[in-house]
Amino acid sequence: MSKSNDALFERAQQVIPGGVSSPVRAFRAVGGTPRFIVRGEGPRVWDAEGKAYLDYVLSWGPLIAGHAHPSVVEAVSRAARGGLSFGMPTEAEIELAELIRTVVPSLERLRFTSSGTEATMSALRLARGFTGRSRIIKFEGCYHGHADALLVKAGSGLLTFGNPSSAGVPAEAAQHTLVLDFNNVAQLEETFALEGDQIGAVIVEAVAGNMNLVPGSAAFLQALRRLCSQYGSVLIFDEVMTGFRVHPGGAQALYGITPDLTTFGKVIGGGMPVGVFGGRKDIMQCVAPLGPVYQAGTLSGNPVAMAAGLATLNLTLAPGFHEGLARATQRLVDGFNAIGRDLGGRISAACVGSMFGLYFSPTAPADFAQVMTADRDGFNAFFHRMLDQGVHLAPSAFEAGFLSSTHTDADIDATIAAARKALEPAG
Ligand code: HOZ
Repeated sequence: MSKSNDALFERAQQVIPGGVSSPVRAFRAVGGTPRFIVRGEGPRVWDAEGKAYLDYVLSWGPLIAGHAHPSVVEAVSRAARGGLSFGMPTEAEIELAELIRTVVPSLERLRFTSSGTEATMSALRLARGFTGRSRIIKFEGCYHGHADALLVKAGSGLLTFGNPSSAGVPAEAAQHTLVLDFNNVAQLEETFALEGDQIGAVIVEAVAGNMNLVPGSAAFLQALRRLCSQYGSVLIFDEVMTGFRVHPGGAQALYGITPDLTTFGKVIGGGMPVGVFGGRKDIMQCVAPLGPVYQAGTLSGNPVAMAAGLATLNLTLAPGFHEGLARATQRLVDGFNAIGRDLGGRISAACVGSMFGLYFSPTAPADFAQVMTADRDGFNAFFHRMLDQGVHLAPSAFEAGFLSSTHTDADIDATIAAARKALEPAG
């Protein structure tokens, strides 16, 4: 007998804070009951009540080949039969590292972690260890996981709940974090002119995906590279969302800007818990055991996760894979924009590769202030009308959406039709 989402949510709240293992999933921003998922296949997930949804969350990005792709499942099963974890090196780590470096050559050396949070936390420690400088720059609305120094004016769940800095972070832990405006070149230049020689690292989502989707402008990204080089600061691209998505070689390949360090997350593991930080060899050689910057993890390079990552990344290397995804995403965005035009600018949409933003504002935002003008109540009502029609978007007006290679044109057209129905006045 199927269980209801309501009953599961009630039971979950008796044992897990908010009933969820990560806050945005609790539907607090949009209201109502989260769907408890029992399985996924291709572009769809099914909830505990047996209802199917076209999924545009895709585990927050990594399922670029859709849910339970047969070759990924096969690779994972084979690896699992050989042992779940060793805490000792395996050849699969070398294979995946080599493959990543082939696709993203700026990762001259790289190390696996178990999550994107660990990757960004480690990259920052490394940048500080390498430069001997404590101060870092991040940008308002960008989210880099939940390490203390980065939970300042952050996006994603913090923005969703309107509390962009977390309690429990001692002032001392964040005192070296400078928060600047995303896409503001003049402010960046002024800051570097004043204290560039104290800045150890600048971390950025080149395409911000945690305040909805906001691409960095060419001028902004070029200024980041120029100033970091000029002042000897380490430029870190957080490609947890953009990696292998906005372009096969990530945002750095799309924009032609080479960061010093890069972080990747779950996409590297095809949805399994994995992260990576890597980059310039001279910087990476400061990591233990070669250098003095400590970083470790028993589950890092986990053999099952490596197998999933290898299988997934190999799928993305098929000719035309990214072009097909980008074309499909553009079809979805064009459909949303047509609705927006018909409804006097009620919504708009944009995409970069297979990441998209759906905005409850007449035009796509270019910075954090514009993001905040979104009609949140409008989004929340829309979210539920889409859910009722079997389309699962991220439960927040401030998260980007994702497509997989298994979303067909028919799926996309059905999504656009559902959106029109959800937005048009009943008549
Ligand atoms: N903060 C994540 C997306 N930006 C969501 C994590 C999750 O709930 O899985």
